[in-house]
Amino acid sequence: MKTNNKKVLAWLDEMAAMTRPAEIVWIDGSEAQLEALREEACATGEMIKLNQEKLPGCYYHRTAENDVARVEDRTFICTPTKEEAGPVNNWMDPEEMYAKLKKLYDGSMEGRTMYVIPYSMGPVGSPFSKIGIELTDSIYVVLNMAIMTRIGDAVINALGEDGDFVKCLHAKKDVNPEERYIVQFPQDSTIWSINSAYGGNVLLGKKCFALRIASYLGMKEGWMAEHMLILGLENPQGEVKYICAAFPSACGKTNLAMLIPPEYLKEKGYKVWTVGDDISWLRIGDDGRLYAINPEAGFFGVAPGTSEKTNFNALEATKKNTIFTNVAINNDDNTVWWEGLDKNPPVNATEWKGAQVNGVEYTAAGNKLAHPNSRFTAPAINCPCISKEFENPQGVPISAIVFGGRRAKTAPLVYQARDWEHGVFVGATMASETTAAAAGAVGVVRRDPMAMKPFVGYNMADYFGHWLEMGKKMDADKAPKIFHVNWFRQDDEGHFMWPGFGDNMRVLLWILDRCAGKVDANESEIGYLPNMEDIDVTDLDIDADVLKELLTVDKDVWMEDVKDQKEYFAQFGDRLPAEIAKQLEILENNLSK
Ligand code: GTP
Ligand code: SPV
Ligand code: MN
Repeated sequence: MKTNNKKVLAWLDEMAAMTRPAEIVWIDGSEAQLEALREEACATGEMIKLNQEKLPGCYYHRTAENDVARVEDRTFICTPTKEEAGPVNNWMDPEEMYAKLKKLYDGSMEGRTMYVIPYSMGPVGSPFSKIGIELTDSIYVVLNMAIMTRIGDAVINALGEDGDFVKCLHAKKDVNPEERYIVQFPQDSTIWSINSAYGGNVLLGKKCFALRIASYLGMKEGWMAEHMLILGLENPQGEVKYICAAFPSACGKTNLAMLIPPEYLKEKGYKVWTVGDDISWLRIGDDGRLYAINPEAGFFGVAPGTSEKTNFNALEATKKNTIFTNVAINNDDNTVWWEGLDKNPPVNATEWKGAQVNGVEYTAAGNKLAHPNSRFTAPAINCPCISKEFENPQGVPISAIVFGGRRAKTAPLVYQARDWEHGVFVGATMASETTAAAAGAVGVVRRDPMAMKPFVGYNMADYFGHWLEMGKKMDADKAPKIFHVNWFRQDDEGHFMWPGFGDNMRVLLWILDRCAGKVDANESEIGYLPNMEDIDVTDLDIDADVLKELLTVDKDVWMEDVKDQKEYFAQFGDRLPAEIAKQLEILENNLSK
């Protein structure tokens, strides 16, 4: 046995008795063991080995057609009472849910191998870090977890004889979407996932643990788990300031985290360093500032749209030891392709569902070779701009928190909240057009507070309260300043008005100038807007009129949004913190003047 930890052994016995695997294999984290699993997965067809000269250590995996994204309507937060889960989560009584799921798991691993994956979210031994153990019957899950988290014997040693851990159970079963469940039991630190084999549904360290369970633990223990990237921006003097940003799924976190500055800024000596691209765990340090770590060890990034031009660093990160899921294969040289990689779809292609097609004709007819939510799983250390603080167990001090989403209208390019309390309101009123990252309609505006709508592990109203509490624990001059951005404003023809990607650096510089008190701003109805001349547009081909519109508040459109905000907040009833209601009133008053 790998451990003397009685809690681990008792739980493992119980889960094995229920799922009845033919064999139980502990994952030790060794390269030899992982390599044997890769070979086995290729032998059974679960994975395809790609061109090892062009893409060393890279593999391909295709999921079932009905299993290509997170399934929010089948995701549950099972707290003792419905109120604890709150109105934006699906809820079921824990006893009822356990009973229902036990029937599904019963014998679900018969004839299969159960892998036991000990993993750490955060560097092993960091005061921020937490341990999980995932039981799974999928080699794909093992190999992804080996990239996305720190796994193996070092984690078992850190857990010790009496340590606590998050209990994660995954069974692939028959990927029946009607019986697919992604279930969190926050009070039990338990996650049960069944009938899926796709990314966020089954890599249980990611959204299920690092956000849903961790947000609950953070509320109890006085820290925060957020859907945020972390980047360091280095100025020509060599000083690095850190920014966290929360955008909903497929709204630009990976891209912003790895951005390459425009040429003229690069020449001056500006650099961007990536600490994380999806999840932040934040704590107040001894000096009263907010510190963040990235609990993950890899990137599970959206492939479509990733190119040398838009995200060079992400593309570089995928060139070795990467798993590609649901992209297209170029059969000429056994490499990968997706929409937006370049303008040359492979003629001799296998599209994501597995059909052999002429990629040029296929895409010309309007079909997509890669699934819109196809992804790469790449080790963070592959990223050319990975921060030297990536493994720092103490995390990095955060100067600014940025919220943002996809809004064709309404939200300006950037604005700053007046203070922490107003900033929490700005986060709480976030809205964004839905994307392919979750099953369901795409492009519909929905409210997504702090980009955590699908990931909050308890009542969203209490979550707002927790944000407010965290602010009270920090002096105003030490707390990060809070901003809102929108890279996705569209003109009447539906074109993006802002170039985005690397040029977003221009907005980050304004944000840091504001944090340092270096520039004035315009106090508007919604917060501080930049003076136009303070957004540096050197070498940028943008009309002054367009920039002006990007920085303008349309009061009528905002008043419409306020109506929607009111309706949204009404669902929380008395549980909504008074500060949020007060901020809503201030906004409405400002807009009515
Ligand atoms: P998750 O991994 O789902 O949490 O997504 P993410 O927030 O990391 O999003 P990502 O950076 O992968 O971007 C998603 C999509 O948005 C990609 O197709 C990008 O090309 C596109 N995108 C990212 N940044 C920008 C931008 O500044 N402007 C525009 N127009 N598109 C962008
Ligand atoms: C997201 O949807 O926000 C992701 C991908 O980062 S998944 O891991 O599938 O949740
Ligand atoms: Mn995400």
